[in-house]
Amino acid sequence: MTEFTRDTLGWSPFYMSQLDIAELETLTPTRIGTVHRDRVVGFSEIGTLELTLDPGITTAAVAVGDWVLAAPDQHRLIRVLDRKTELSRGTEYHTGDKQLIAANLDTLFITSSCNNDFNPARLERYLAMAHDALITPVILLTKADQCDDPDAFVDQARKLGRDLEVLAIDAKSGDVAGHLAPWCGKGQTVALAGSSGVGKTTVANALTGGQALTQDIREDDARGRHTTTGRSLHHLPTGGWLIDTPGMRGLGVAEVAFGIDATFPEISELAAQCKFRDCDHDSEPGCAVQAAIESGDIDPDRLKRFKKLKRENEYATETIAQARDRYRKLGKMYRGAVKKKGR
Ligand SMILES: Nc1nc2c(ncn2[C@@H]2O[C@H](COP(=O)(O)OP(=O)(O)O)[C@@H](O)[C@H]2O)c(=O)[nH]1
Ligand SMILES: [Mg+2]
Repeated sequence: MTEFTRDTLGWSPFYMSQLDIAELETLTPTRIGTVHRDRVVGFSEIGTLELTLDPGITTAAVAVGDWVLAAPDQHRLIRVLDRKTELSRGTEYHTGDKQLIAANLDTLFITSSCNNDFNPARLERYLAMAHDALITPVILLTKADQCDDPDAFVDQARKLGRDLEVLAIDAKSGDVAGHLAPWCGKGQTVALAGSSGVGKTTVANALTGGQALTQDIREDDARGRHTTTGRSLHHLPTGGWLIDTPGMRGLGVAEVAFGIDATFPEISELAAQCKFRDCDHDSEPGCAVQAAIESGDIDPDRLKRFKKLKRENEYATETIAQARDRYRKLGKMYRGAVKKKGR
């Protein structure tokens, strides 16, 4: 079995600072590799640990990539440490619950191909999600080998952000691990996102050196509940960690206002200079954004997509807030009824 140290597992002062002396002496920091319905499996300095959960923790609250404290002799997960970053897939609009996908990612490879799959609006969605979570996005354009002019796609992708990393690769026979090495070094954690067929599995296999990865399987049972996720953490020969996230394709945006602004910095920064604080950047007087469109400093298509994404996010965020409010009130009513009965 491979021996890991905390460093090779991605441990850092951020996690260390969350432990008190007693915990430091008795508990074992463990990085979660897979999450099952009733237990989790993780990697630690003392080997692979299979852990059951303490009361009050459900497996829905643990994500692949999490750092937890384990009592190894009892095979128990005691506490989930605060996450550096977390990626969740939309939110259940009717309950306000978030579904965790992965924890403590450093980099998200947003994958698309140098062909008809290339879609700026979709890429911006993923960018908003990554930026909101403070995860570094890298745009990975596959199938460069099947394209006459991959640079044209690279140029288009670069326009979707400021200082955005964009790479065009041949995922099938190119040096994938070599190109992605800057993000896959010791203790660094990465994941791939993108539509079906763009080459995520091909890239993942190239990174892991052909280690068998999970198939795209259904993640929810018929009632939308969280069962075994099929997600897992793989150690890379370059020292990094890949979180395999089958099923992370379609996604709605919700509660990512910060991420949207970060995805469209040229627009969000100017918006602060508009005459009206609630400017829609349509035909309001004193609109700094429209002025920049006139002068050619802002791409009108980017503004259209910015507005559309913002609208979608606002609607979803509002719906979720209402759902949470409803559930809170229902919970209060229910607790009140139980109290009365108990009297
Ligand atoms: N020529 C070429 N084929 C690729 C490349 N990336 C992926 N493919 C092929 O595209 C198909 C879909 O790839 P896959 O990794 O399964 O995509 P996924 O659905 O995103 O996991 C497979 O037949 C791959 O061999 C690439 O960069 N170049
Ligand atoms: Mg796949």
